[in-house]
Amino acid sequence: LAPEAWLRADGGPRYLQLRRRLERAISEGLLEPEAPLPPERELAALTGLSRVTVRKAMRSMADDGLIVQRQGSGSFVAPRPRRVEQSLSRLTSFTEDMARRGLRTTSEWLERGRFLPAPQEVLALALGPNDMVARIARVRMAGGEPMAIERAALPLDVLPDPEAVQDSLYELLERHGKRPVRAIQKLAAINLGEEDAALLGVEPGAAGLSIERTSYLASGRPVEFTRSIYRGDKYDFVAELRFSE
Ligand code: 16G
Repeated sequence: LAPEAWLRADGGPRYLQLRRRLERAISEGLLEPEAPLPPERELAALTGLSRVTVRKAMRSMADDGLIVQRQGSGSFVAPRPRRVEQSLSRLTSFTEDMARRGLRTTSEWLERGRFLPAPQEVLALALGPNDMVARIARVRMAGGEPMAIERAALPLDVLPDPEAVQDSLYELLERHGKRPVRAIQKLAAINLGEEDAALLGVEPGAAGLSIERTSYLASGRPVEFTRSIYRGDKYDFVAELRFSE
């Protein structure tokens, strides 16, 4: 945490620079889940930052569930999320799914903007020949741990300003009366390629689930086509089945 090493970094407020530095230490495994963080006063001395700045960095990380602050005993890296049971019969958002388990979500953005659609997106979203799409691609984190990679494409009139998506896509769509009410999902087992494995913090070749979701408004119009890759070591997908003749 030598001051020169991070002060030159990518700028922005100093507390965010410190936060990013600590996040990196966590994601690179220098700070393991549940490990204690150095006391505020020590972090301030190490970095040359004021204690107010250090406290602000810690508070923002605690708010996002990356660390846990315990009165009297200091701060700890958040525990590793256990396997997650995910229902296959409800149309929920990642943010809602994780919140129900007491986990805060964050995103690492890979892409966010207007793009030419891939052929699969043109078909799924019933786009015209010259239509662009809003694409948002991100690594979805829960409690500071990568859980899935998601690449969502939406028609531009549904999401005119992709940059406006902060954390929850569905929450934004809901505010504009465009939250999907029905979806078709396809699941397939895969082995993670090198790039995806690195993004998810697992070994190349590890098991994953590829999920494609096309979701629709009540009118039947498709509004979202999302390709996701979920970590196989984190998810159990559960569906209720009924017998009918
Ligand atoms: C889920 C959906 C994804 C949707 C996202 C919205 C699956 C496989 N995928 O992750 O299609 O875009 O939720 O979540 O379930 P958000 O509102 O937190 O951005």
